[in-house]
Amino acid sequence: MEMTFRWYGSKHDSVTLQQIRQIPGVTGVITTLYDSKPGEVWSIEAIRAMKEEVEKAGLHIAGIESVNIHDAIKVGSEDRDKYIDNYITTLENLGKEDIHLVCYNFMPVFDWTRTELARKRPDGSTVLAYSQESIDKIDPEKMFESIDSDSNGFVLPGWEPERMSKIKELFAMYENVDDDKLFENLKYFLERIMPTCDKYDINMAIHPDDPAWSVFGLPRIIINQENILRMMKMVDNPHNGVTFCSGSYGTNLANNLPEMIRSLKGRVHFAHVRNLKFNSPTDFEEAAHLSSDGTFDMYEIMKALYDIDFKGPIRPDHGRMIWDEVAMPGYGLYDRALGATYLNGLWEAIAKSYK
Ligand code: DNO
Repeated sequence: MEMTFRWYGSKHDSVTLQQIRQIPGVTGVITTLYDSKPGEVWSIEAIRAMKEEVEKAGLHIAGIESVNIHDAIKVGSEDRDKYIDNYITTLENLGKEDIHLVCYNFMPVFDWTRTELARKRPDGSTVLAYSQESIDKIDPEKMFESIDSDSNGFVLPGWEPERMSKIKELFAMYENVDDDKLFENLKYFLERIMPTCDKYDINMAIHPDDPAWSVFGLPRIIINQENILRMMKMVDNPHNGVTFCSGSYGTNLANNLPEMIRSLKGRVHFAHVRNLKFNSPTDFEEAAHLSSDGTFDMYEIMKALYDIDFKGPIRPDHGRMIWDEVAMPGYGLYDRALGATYLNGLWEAIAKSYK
């Protein structure tokens, strides 16, 4: 594995490449062209500029998170081919610039969802949290009505604010899309892009839906072992793979995380590793990475990745806000750096004891 760190670009991120480089063992960043919109072609020039900036700081781009998918592709509307053609051109341009990993998601309307951005824990740190009871009280169309593209409102990092301002329209688009239809549209998309992935050796790594169940009545399919294996089989190409995100699959306590990892041998191209602390099955908060701070056995997760001979990038995931840091929710420097160091320690210990 290669330890990496997510970076939102010099324009948006309070964390600098120089800081990232000083985290022991971190050699690569995971980034994206943050000002691009879903459906647009990424030019070679823009990709190259991003790459040169990262390389000048002594790091490299280990993967893209994300090249977002236009809603026309997810709902399977008539104009989807135009957007898939654009996606293919972006993949070709990434491949030409020697970038071989693309993380994406197929979540309708919303990316990952939390109900609190700064829940206070007894030690004074704050964390992102989710409670289904709070979600059930919200009318999503009303909640996002006033969000414009400059507003940070309730928008989480990784969400696309311009989409939130079109919320009603988006909900209407998904009216006739159920789980099977979403699977079908995903299959259509993957079948069209696989020849390009084969040609440029690009690993596509789908990110799970977070939380791993339907939110606001929208279909969500990348949620458990059965569904992800269905997806692997439906387009049975090694370039059709997954981002194994422990914090997302882990939202459903019925998911056995190490077992899922083992069942995906050869298809895990990227890993997000973090812990969650459950207060009830429908209320959880994003604990520190350390096993004893949350509900998951992080050793077993790393051991499963080791056992499947995982060679891709891994990144610590959402961190707590500690030491008075002010940063994007979940994406500060300090706690993620602690996470990277802890995960590196687990990996070293596992590698030495199973040599
Ligand atoms: C949350 C992230 C997600 C992820 C996308 C991938 O912190 O893991 O926003 O980047 O779902 O497309």
